[in-house]
Amino acid sequence: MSILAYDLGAGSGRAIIGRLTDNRIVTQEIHRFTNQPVKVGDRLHWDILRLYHEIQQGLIIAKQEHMLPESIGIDSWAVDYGLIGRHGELLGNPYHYRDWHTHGVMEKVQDHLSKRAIFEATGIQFLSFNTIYQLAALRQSDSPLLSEAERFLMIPDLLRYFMTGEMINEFTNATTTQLFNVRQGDWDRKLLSSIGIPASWFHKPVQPGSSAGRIRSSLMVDLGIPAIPVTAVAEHDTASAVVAVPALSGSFAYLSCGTWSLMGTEVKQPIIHEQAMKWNFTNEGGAYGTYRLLKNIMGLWIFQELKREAEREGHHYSFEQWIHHAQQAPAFAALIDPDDVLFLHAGDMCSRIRQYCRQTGQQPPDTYGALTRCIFESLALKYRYVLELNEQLSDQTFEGLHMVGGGIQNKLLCQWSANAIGRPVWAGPAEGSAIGNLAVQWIAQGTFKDMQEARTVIRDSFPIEIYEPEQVQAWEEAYGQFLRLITVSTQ
Ligand code: ADP
Ligand code: LRH
Repeated sequence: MSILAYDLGAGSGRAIIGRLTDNRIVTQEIHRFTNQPVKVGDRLHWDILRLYHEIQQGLIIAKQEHMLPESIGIDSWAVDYGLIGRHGELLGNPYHYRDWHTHGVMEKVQDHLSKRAIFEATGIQFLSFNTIYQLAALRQSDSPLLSEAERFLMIPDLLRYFMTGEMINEFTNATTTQLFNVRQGDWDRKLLSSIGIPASWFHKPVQPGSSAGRIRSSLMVDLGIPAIPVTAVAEHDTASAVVAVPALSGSFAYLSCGTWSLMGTEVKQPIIHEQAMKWNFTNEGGAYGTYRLLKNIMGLWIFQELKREAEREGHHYSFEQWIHHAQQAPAFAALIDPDDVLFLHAGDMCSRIRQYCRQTGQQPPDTYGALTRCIFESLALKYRYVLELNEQLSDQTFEGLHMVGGGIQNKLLCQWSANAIGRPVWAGPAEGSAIGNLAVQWIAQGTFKDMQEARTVIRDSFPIEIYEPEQVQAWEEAYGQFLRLITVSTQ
């Protein structure tokens, strides 16, 4: 019997069929599609109906290939949402978290709500695009949506609603809003009322593994398919990715490496104190009573944007060519702090990297190879920085780093990450989020006893590539250079 995972990242989405054969997971990607946001005027939106169309395409292909699943789950990126009106239609087009409508809003909210109060209630890091600030921006602009909306659904909730007709909020993704009270286990009414948003839009989130309805009858008729059950998995893609980390011990560090680099560890209780807040760590809700103590690192987004810009100029290179050019460029010629706010929004990464270098007294890189090398080296060094902060906060020492996600296909980045942290990197699986999504469905069905058993089977099913640290001295010196730089750039 097969099951189906839809995993939607900020860059692309895929439909992956999973089967179990001799206690090994066998996956088959039946559909892959780009996730291209659309800019209208100054506003950046997700193309949500196109994404739903691609979800339907996945089902059509599954039917044609005689692989109709017995269960379906959807996970996606966090923080974004849609509002539903009284007739059950989606109101407006969901904003992309990189849209500018939240510019300056976090600071305004903090004028009447202290950072400490927000962090103590939610345990969530301060990112300018968190849902709390997106909703506060709607209120500040007196959006007409506010008087029409009756329900709030996050992106996977929304796509699942399109499929089933049932509106259900899911826990892992709900925590990323910075509106979920981690101590009370429900939406924080005080935070909602302080930004002027009605609590009635929000229903108590269900835990990953909960059943969440069946394919609605209109879709059954349109596609000629049965009423397949749908499961609310760990619907935040990072939560799903961490389910799939093939770690056998309880204490491990992971890096979910895709558009973002999410680096952290799994904890049983959120770590909410002054130091965690000062270092802007987060405690996102995970599957089966776990939390992710982690930090967002800007990730391969900067490279994706550089590549997009080059393509717009007519320079089309394969990933292999980009990586080769980076390898040929001189080492440690220029470094950036990838998390500088300069790199958050879409656009001209080439000139922003050069601007950053000029502002920090470095010679700006002038070829695509040098720019790419600068991005990859800086990411690897930032991984070390965050790994060490995480060790201090969680009072653990990690022997190595598990890397999952599409970014592990970049072997150079994996090797440089091992060099930077001075410990081994264990890379795999690349489709971490989709596999974690499948695993939660199998646990819900009783096929796996728990997450530990799922991780053991994942470890036995997918190869892990090991990268041992090399050129440790040179990377140690570069780390000194990097530390001086991030001190300068945060001044
Ligand atoms: P997300 O789901 O967040 O959109 P993915 O996990 O799909 O991201 O990872 C996308 C990233 O993986 C891209 O930014 C790219 O840098 C990297 N990547 C994808 N394919 C390859 C490849 N063949 N070789 C090297 N890197 C790759
Ligand atoms: C990664 C991710 C991450 C969030 C970001 C918005 O896809 O879900 O965990 O912080 O998108």
